[in-house]
Amino acid sequence: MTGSENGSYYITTPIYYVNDKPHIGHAYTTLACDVLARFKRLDGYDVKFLTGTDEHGQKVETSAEKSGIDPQTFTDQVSQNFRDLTQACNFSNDDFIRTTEDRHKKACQNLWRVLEDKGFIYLGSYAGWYAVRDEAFYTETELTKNADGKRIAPTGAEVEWVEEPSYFFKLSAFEDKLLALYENDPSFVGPDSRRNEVISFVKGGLRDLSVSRTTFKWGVQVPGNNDHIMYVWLDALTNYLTAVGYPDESATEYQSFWPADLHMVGKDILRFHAVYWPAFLMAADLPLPKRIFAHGWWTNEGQKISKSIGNVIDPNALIEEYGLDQVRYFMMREVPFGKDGDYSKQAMISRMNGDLANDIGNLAQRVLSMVFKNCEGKIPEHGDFTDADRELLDSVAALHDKLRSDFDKQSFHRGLEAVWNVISAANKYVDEQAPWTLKKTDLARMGTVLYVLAETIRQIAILLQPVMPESMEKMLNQLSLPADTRTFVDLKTPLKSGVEIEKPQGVFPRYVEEEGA
Ligand code: ME8
Repeated sequence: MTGSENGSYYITTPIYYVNDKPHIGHAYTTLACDVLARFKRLDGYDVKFLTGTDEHGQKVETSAEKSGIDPQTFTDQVSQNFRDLTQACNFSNDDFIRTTEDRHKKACQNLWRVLEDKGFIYLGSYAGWYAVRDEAFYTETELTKNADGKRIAPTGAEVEWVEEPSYFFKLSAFEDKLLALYENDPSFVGPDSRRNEVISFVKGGLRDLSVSRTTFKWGVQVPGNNDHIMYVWLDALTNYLTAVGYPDESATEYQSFWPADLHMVGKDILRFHAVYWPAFLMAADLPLPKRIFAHGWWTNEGQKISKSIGNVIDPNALIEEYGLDQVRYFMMREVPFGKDGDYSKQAMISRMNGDLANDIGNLAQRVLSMVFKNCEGKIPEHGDFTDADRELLDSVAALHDKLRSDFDKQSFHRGLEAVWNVISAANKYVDEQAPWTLKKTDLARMGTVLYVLAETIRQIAILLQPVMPESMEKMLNQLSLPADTRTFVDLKTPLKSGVEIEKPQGVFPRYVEEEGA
């Protein structure tokens, strides 16, 4: 199989600022993309999954200065932490882009020239508020004052007054075009609640956007004017084009993957992706991405996550404590994707011990142990199926379409909930069919029941690979399912009777609190 019979699929994460260490929020966004990328590959798509780091701008320059090292050395170090995170979380990204790479500078400068040639960039001067933390401009009316009387942006970031010569992008020319885009293609921005926010923002009126800075140096130079560097968001957004070979629009990757199928972002940066980015692309006459989805934010035990409170969650620490696939499952299942959600130790343990150890872990362990002990370690033969057998087999067979439609809407929690409904049904079926009793009364029927269960486990394990790749690999190995028969096309090819299975071993251990912890 070539893996491309369903066409191509290009998915991107935001590129992360290198001013800080990676935290759970970064891991969350990239995980959601990883799950989709893996799902699409198994569903026969040729996938490009991109992540990387955003290395220019005032915020990064200041962080480098504070660390007492030059920005390039600083960005090399911090970017590596993000690359390490992709390893630690078993992310399957096909590329890792850094905005300090030459391929990217070339793409940015080219896009700038195109925008300028088409008359959408002009030189003026900017006087207004700027929040370095957000790398964003704000109008006076958007600001409030904090307890110290300092002006702050709606995000809570402090702002400073900036006055300097600046190039502007004619964003105001795109108000109607953007509104038409949201109207004509309701799936362009998700979830719907966020789409409405974007529409009201644009309806509120768009002012031309300052797209260059002169008061610091760490950025991509504006072509033809060395005094200016490009606004970090114009630079950063362009990464999605750089990675497919832009400005070479005849490049194979560009041809196969642009426009992107999905830009996944956190709710904090939706405006940049759903307003500025399509406007830049329309101005340059380039095709628009198909969808932008904004997920919510995590809190920690009910509290906003912040460095000053000191409650930042390190994904590596979570993985060490609970296990990688447990953390991956928790993040995708616990919170309706798109909504804000809370991390708590209790919720983590409850998913780990309930959904994983008790439900799927126990199902696989007891079924495979019975096959191993009572069927000479081989997948049993089956007789005619009863209504109860068919009901279980039909419910597992319906999951592929259900997951596909939920995952296409980024409703990971719903898809997983549906899988767990089938897992519960399978556990109930074990209790009702009681194969341990059949062992004494009707060996042939026992074989059929265990066959139905093993087949159910096979399909569930194939479908859950995108979320828990390592654990599902172990489960499928225990069924002795050949490694090249684990894609979604293979769902329809039932288990072969007579195949020897491995000695079953628990895949999902229970979390046991240490004494005195
Ligand atoms: O904004 N919960 O980079 P960034 C969930 N460089 N997700 C969170 C989170 C939380 N508490 N905190 C952060 C930038 N995130 C720009 C992007 S793209 C062209 C440029 C996630 O390092 C979320 O995805 O500030 C958010 O959008 C991203 O981290 C911001 O990362």
